[in-house]
Amino acid sequence: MYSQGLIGADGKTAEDEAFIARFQKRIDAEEKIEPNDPMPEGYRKTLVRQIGQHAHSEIVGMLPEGNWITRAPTLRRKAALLAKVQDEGGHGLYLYSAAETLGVSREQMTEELLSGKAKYSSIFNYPTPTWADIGMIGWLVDGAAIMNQIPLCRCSYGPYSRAMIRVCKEESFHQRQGYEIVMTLAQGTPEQRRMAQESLDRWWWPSLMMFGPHDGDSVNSDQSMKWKIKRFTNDELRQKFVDATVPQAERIGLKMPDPDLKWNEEKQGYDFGPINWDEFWKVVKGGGPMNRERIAARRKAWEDGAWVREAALAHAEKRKMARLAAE
Ligand code: FAQ
Repeated sequence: MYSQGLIGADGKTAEDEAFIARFQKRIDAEEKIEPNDPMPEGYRKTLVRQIGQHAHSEIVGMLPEGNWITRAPTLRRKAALLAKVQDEGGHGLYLYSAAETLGVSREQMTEELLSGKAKYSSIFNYPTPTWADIGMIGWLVDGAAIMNQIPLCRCSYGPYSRAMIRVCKEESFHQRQGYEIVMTLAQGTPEQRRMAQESLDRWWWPSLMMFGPHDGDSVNSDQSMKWKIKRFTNDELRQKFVDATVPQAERIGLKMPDPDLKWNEEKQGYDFGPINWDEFWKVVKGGGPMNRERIAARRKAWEDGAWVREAALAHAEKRKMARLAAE
């Protein structure tokens, strides 16, 4: 893990006005902040919170799709899904590493996830009962993730922004494989079309919730925008996603489950119906359909993997000793 000279967090340096102004000047000049640079404690904490939540989302996000690896309908689909789920694991690792540069350990982050203190994306608390759900996750969930993450490639914190560049390249491949699954079903038998539409009906609204609460309820947005961690607000990104996705549904003959959805010539975007924020907060607070299962699966994986972590540490220690003895 990197160590870094934190202003404020080191307990020695005051975060006085001059320091805050100097930091903001760097941000405004689009300079990247790197792990050893002085930074306000609030900036560090915001990044640890967001990157940690993002990492947990990637790892928990492997579970709904992992559920279908053994049941994918063809060898081609199985190979693609296996590779996709593996990519999500890789994204989690880049992100945990990026968070570690801010002085937090992977153990700490995992404990916070398992204790319920750290959040992960609401979307992964929904079940995947049909194969169409795997297409929907790629098309909608990866589609929403890309919309949110492309601006994060320009995030002010260097390690996070660089991790995002690679993640976005892979996510865009995921989005296309998902859309291709849905397109195939939409052009298939009446049962397959029904399966695709039924799945879209279930995933559309939770996908819109992925962008977070309305701007008026987004407690972190203002400061995160000022620090150029976020480049767009939750509502701005949600609108972009709706505008990009509705024509994709139309092209394959599926209908969005929203009677209020209509093109608004004046704003050159779609108006859409109200989001069920009660459902969103219920899921975020642990009351979604799959919250318990997801955390139980992560806890089991963490406990079952303890011996691997111990063995890796013992091996590293042994190599270090051998190196020291040879010197
Ligand atoms: N779920 O003040 P804001 C993926 C919380 S990766 C749960 O607006 P902020 C890849 C939020 O943490 C998907 N909680 O917060 C994949 C805050 O609580 P806190 C994950 C949510 O941070 C695809 C409170 O509500 N992506 O899908 C959610 O400024 C397929 C107030 O909200 C990222 O994490 C939610 N949906 O904006 C994997 C991207 N929304 O922490 C497998 C990075 C909000 O104060 C398969 N993160 N909350 O206690 C972000 O861009 C931001 O953190 C937002 C939220 C936009 C998610």
